[in-house]
Amino acid sequence: MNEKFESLATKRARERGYFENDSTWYCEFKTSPIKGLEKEEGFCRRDPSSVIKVGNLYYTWYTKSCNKSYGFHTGDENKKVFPWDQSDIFYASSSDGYTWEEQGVAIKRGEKGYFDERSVFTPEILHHNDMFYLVYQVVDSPYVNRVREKIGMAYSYNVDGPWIKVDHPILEPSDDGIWDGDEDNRFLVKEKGSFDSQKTHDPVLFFFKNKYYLYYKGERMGEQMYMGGRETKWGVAISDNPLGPYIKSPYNPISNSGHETLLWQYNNGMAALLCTDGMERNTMQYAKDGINFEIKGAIKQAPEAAGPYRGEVKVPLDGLRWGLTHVVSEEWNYIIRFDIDESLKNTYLNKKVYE
Ligand code: AAL
Repeated sequence: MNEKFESLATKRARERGYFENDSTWYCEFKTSPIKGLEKEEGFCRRDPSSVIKVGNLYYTWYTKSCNKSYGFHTGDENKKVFPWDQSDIFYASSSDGYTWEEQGVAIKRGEKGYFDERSVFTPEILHHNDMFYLVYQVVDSPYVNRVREKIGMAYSYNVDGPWIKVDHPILEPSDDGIWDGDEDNRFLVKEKGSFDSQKTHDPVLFFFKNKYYLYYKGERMGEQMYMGGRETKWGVAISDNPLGPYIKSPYNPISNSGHETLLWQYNNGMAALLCTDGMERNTMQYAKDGINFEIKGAIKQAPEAAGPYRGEVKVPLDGLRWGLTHVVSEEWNYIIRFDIDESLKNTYLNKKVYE
């Protein structure tokens, strides 16, 4: 190799270890049905949280709603607009990760007039210092196209509740875009504002570097499509206290791609799998400081809206060995399991390509 004439691509490959073939940051996934949260006519179950183990049982929290959805502008503002509209947060437990038992509601929509009156959905769980924290999306009524979507929180001393709600949103969209006109159309803007000027979504909470890191997805007023993906990016807001106040990092957005958040702690840093949207979709990334992420690998397909099992992480892929994901291509959304497909990995490692 003549380093004097090393191309940029070769340099990048050398620096990032593209040809080390150690599959540290590469895997493929398989999915399988589970019992207890499978398809049920008349109900949607979706956006499962991470899975945690408490005692001998695994637990997950998820969005549950009933009835069909009709979209916006039906003339009746009480009609359900999305599968995650008019939802509550339910939870389920399992002894083996395959057969789940729905335990009932964890967080109900708020009373009339509250910031969470219309829907509570897309939860994530943090179990830290014998306390449980749920973070989730909230909307108030009516659910219109230009709605500002916020993040709520509840905490409990027990995995089964009762849950105590924080009485205000812990995160809100940045207040810096300007709509064009009064039509309920979220693509008409005078100014788009920050990456999270309309919606803060998909919260996920960690205890990290002695603080609380609340990662989230932002959606912008006047959102556009770029390179075949939606204009969604991630931000982080940090607090000394689990209940907030959460201060958005001045480095936001901390990703330029990705849809639902999927992050896990590894080697005193933060690992991430970006899915669905943006130029860096389907990449594994890592940030020692939880903010400045670099690409470590590219995969074929990520499980959608995945909630990984939060077990011990010795190597990067331990953060997403298995967990729950959802099927939303059918009217009655439901939850399934994902696993890293270890059989494929062995095939790659043992294969002699030019035999
Ligand atoms: C998902 C998530 C959030 C959105 C909706 C339900 O893909 O990004 O949870 O609000 O869709």
